[in-house]
Amino acid sequence: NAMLSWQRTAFHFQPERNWMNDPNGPLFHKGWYHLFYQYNPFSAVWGNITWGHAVSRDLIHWLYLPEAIVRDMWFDINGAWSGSATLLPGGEIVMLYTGYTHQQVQVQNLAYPADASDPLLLNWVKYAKNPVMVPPPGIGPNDFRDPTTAWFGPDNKWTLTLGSMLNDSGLSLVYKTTDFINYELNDHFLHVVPGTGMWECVDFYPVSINGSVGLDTSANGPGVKHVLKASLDDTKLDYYAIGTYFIENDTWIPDDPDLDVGIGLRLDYGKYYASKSFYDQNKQRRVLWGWINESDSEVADITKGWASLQTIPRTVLYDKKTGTNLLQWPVEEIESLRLSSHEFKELLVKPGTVVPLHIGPATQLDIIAEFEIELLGSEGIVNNVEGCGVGAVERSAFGPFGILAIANDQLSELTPIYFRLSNYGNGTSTTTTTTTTSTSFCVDETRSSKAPDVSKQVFGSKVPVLNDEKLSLRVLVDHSIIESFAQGGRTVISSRVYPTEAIYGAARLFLFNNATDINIKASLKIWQLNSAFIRPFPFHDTQ
Ligand code: DQQ
Repeated sequence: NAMLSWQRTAFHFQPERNWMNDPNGPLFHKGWYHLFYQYNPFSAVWGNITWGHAVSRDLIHWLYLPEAIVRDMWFDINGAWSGSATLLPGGEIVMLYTGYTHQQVQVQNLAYPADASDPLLLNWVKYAKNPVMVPPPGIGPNDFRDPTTAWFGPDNKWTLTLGSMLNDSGLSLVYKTTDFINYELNDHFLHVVPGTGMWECVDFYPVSINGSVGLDTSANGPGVKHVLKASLDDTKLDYYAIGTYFIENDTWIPDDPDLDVGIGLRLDYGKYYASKSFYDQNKQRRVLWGWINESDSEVADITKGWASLQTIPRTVLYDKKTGTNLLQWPVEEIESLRLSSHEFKELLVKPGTVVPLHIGPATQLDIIAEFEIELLGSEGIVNNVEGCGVGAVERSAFGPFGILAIANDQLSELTPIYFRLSNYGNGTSTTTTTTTTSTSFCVDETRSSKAPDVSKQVFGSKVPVLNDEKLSLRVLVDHSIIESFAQGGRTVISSRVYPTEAIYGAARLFLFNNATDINIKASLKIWQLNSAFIRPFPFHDTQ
């Protein structure tokens, strides 16, 4: 067990032991952030699902509390599955969650705090006449789960949505209620996309087109667009789209049908699923959580005694510069962990070279980097590659270049985080026609671990880069996880890595440029990050 202890993270939320999956019911109440999560109290693999519970003052340091919702009634005996919180204007808190019944039917249940004046919300009461929603005619008993936070509309009703499927079309059902006990099903879906299969953990929320503030889930009106997110059961990927919510009949359409839910943009192009956002009334921001699963084997998880973690919570804003995507950024509180920093100005990285960054330990880092490109005097494009290619070893004219994280000295264990441009500038041919450049942002896990039975992928996607912008990167490194944000959070990639040699004091950080036709000038600021305290609530100290 101790053998694998270096994989444990220092500032990411993870349970003390055993299995965790989806974040559930996040909320802020009386000075505390609450995170609930799908939890197996008995083992490091999925099963026996109950709601784990932890609280934090700042979204970074966490105290574990006793489980909040356990499997003890016929309507949730096979699992207390995912759900969401709704805060009512009078200060009451309503929790809706999916129960998997004694007969293996997915139903929606109502729970509420036994004492809403308790800042820790320790005790939860289940409504005696649960379930409050059962699969409607035509919907399969196993295709009905994960209620969202409800929003209040001009009809004076609370509206919520939850994921389902008909044939192979993923869709979101809409329910209305005034008391959270009785619900009416709308005859329209919020949205449906053929071929996307079952939608899990739907998230639906407004974003302000001014791009600077988060909005309460009930906000609407001019200057507001709505984001619809679905977690696709078939592929275990989180897709979102930005669009318009028609409040008259509770339907939503994407701004761009080619970027619809399930076929367009993803919240994160790495290991990431079942995300959920909430409106943080404490700091007027929308905060997004996401579950990061393991990429090693179940045997390894059982050996190490725990599995999975949550992302650093991210603020979510509409990107008013592009108008086509969201911006995700680690909450500002992560900066409270920053210790000493190193700064590097315009380091030259020539084609085919690696530059070490002497920063001391490199397992807990917050890295901000900017890259300038200097075109070398070649004529025409040689050996061009679209997208991420097979990984960072595949060279092309304008990429890959970036950083090598969690690397050993011999560079035999490392994780490249890189950009690759399909083209650059207008001087690439003797006729000075302007060329269009598309930029890909990628993480190559293929050499990240020498351990057996680890799934190692090349993750990535395109990232919008506007004309006057430099390429920029933010990377959080935490022992066995790397969260990478390109261009202020337009494209995000989370990866699990399982170094065997690049651990503790042996882990290093490098710059690299594997492009053939450009020099890179890199400017970086790199902080060592402190560990967060994530430990049991000290009841014995206070009682
Ligand atoms: N996880 C929960 C379900 C949800 C799935 C069960 C998504 O409610 O659909 O643990 O990961």
